[in-house]
Amino acid sequence: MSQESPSLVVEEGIKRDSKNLRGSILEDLATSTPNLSSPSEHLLKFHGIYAQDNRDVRRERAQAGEPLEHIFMIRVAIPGGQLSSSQWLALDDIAEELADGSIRLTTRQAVQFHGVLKFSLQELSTRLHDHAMTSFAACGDVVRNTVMCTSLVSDDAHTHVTELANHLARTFKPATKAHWEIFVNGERAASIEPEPEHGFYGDTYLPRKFKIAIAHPEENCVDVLAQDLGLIPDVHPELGTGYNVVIAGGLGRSYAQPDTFARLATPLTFVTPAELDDLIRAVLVTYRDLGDRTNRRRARMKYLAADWGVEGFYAAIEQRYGRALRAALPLRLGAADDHLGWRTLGDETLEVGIRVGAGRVRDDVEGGGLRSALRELAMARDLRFLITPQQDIVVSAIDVEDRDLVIEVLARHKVRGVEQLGQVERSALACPALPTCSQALAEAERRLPSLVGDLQSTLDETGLGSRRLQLRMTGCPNGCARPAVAEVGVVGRTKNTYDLYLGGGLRGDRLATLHHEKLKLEEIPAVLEPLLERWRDEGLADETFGDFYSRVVVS
Ligand code: SRM
Ligand code: SF4
Repeated sequence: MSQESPSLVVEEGIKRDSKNLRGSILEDLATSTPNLSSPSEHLLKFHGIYAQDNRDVRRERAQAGEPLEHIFMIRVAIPGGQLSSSQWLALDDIAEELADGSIRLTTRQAVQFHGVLKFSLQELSTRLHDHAMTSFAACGDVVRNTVMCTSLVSDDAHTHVTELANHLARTFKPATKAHWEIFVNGERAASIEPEPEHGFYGDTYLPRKFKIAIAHPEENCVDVLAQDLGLIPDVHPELGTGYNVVIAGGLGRSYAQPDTFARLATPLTFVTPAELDDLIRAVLVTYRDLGDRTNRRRARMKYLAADWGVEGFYAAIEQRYGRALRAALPLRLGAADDHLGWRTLGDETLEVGIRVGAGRVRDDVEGGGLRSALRELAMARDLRFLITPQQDIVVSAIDVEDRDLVIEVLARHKVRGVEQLGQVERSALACPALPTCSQALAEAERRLPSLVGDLQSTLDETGLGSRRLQLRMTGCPNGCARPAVAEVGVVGRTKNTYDLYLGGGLRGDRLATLHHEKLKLEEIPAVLEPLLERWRDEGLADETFGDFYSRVVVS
């Protein structure tokens, strides 16, 4: 008896029938309702836009018989997180005039606006376009925003890498003009030379999202092994400078589907800069052709590597690459730098890394705060703003004589310097979760400050207050703040409980293990305390908590 093959998920049909991501978005935007049709809302993601609702008011509105409060999140893809002063000012204006007053820096160096109304989407997109930015392809089943260690930009030893994130963004962006027609300016887009609209994506694009990161060879702030494809600059003894390539990483899991899991990327090959685009294209085409289009929860590329085995999967890539894959060089990953504080760069200019709690840039002190400070700096000088993969910001290209001005502006707006931060706060990440994320099971960003405070007190009490402890918190196991590779990962399980993962680390080369299930947030310090005491008493010199836990407790 022949077995029926599983049917394609509904999203595949929406993509295929979308006329290159147009669908009926334009028509839906013109209606007076505050939301769009369901197929349009799926297609919107390719344009970097998520349909959400304010979950804080869901219940009271339901009780009053009122509809959901429809709002939108717009994610602006910023390759390598690099912005000019005028771009920063444009983002600041958008936050004030069209969104909820905040600029949210993401773990992939992008920017998100929350609380945007349907009727502002086109104006917002046009403003981005006018400042050479776009939300197009920041989400959807395509290559997402390419992440790059911010110090590669200013590090003289790696000038060949500086432009790479932008180059990859241009090369692997879908060719369709739909975004410009719908959201920016149809006539102008139509007047540009016609191009093939599909490119290598085809009309159903990829089975799921695809993430690329470029790491610094000495420190892994980008979590390169959490990516679908990671590039680590290296020098081959015969071929010179190039990239070690790792593939098939990913951190998302689903409680509803037990055969989902986090996987660290594995080494694929070493390529020269001239070979890079062809290699990435071969990986993408392999994933496009072989990835699972019948189950979106198991459609990421990591499952191909896991299910086929690395050898089988690599052979399929090699076939499409058309050349033998040479061996990768041995991987060396250094502990992540947080890029906070002041540095002098090779060209004698200065930069300062500023902590942004959970990536949320807004004014939260009387008469000012971080947003006002950054705005004032962007208005005063032509600077470079670099978003880090730890949701922080580096203000760069500061002339030596402007150092005092920058210090004065930050101090006047009560922005704390790195020396005023506790060790837990320095490395703490949290995803947005409630009230905007539709997938959140529990709070994250809003509860991060209290958890940071409690863990710092516990560290202080055990005499470890000056030791680094990396905390990452998410509202569900999708893992947007990368808790699966953290020293301490706190992952939402139910409305009021969290699973505690321990033993990842600063090099990002080890998955954390599940230590305790369903803890209330206030119970976490007490669970950690005896482990911290053992780290203090039994740890090797300079051993990090993650390394200690994995050496002593797990093994
Ligand atoms: Fe994420 C979905 C926020 C980085 C894994 N992520 C979402 C959505 C869009 C929720 C949704 O689908 O409705 C969240 C928007 C919430 C909101 O209200 O803003 C969301 N993810 C974020 C951000 C903003 C978290 C942050 O605190 O910065 C990050 C935006 C990145 C960007 O600029 O592109 C973000 N997400 C990540 C990462 C970390 C990374 O890429 O380095 C991961 C884990 C790595 C990975 O992909 O495996 C991640 N997000 C997910 C997943 C799980 C995917 C999977 O493989 O199963 C989802 C769910 C989905 O795609 O269906 C998700
Ligand atoms: Fe939402 Fe879950 Fe991602 Fe947090 S980890 S932003 S709750 S999808």
